[in-house]
Amino acid sequence: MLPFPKFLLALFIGLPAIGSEAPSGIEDFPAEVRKKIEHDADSIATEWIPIMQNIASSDREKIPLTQLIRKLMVHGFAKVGGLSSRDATDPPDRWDIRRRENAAKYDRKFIKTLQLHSPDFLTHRAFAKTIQSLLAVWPGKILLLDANGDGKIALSEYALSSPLVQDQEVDEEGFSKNQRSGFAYYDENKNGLIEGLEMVRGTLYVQSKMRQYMTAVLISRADLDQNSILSRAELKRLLPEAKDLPDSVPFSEAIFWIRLIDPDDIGPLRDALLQKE
Ligand SMILES: [Ca+2]
Ligand SMILES: [Ca+2]
Ligand SMILES: [Ca+2]
Repeated sequence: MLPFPKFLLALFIGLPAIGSEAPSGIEDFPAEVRKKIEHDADSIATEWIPIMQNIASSDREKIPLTQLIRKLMVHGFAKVGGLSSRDATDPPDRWDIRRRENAAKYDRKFIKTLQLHSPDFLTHRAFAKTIQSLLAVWPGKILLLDANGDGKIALSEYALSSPLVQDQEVDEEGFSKNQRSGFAYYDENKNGLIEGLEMVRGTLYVQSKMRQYMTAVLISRADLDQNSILSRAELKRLLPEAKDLPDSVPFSEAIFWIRLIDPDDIGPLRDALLQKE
């Protein structure tokens, strides 16, 4: 087992807890959007239950937040550099580094949000509130663009999120291609307004993030010979269909490999790990 980076844990747990009834940010959303986020957060929180039971020690029923953090951090959670095995064979470019930094930032955001809603022990409610907050981020940004306050976003309002630069090419109505394509992503029914559940589009990444974390918590179950390395043969058993599997993945970098797995495969992979004894 690698030395546990205590300074990072201190960073996570050293902040004062604000209490279990902290708002999740969806309170002022339109009812339909709020209900959808509550529902999605509740289902993801339910997926966490068997994972948490897995890390609970038999003599205690309540799982402290620190136990989850420990379980994640040994696998590269919240870490950016120093990945010896990956970087030696394939040196990271600045985009790799940027992606790692963003992922590490999100890891810290997840733990801080979880801590806000669960200062000591982890519960279903703590997860649900945390995931609500994370799901609220993009709809919140979209709703901020509602300049006339009618609860809907027109293209002219949406365009404020990506202002034109000098000499940028625009169409006859004065909008850029970027503005049009960004808007079209959200306006699924093409009625010229982002409204209702269209605002919740773009939150799927929260679900894949959560499943990546759940997989990381369980990943030691795939290490059949218990040498703290996932060999190619062990990886192959996990993802028999996958091409381009690395030669081996050390436990300390498992989360970096997990992030590369296709989002469609991550749920089944987690379930397969959960079924292993
Ligand atoms: Ca509006
Ligand atoms: Ca629409
Ligand atoms: Ca192994």
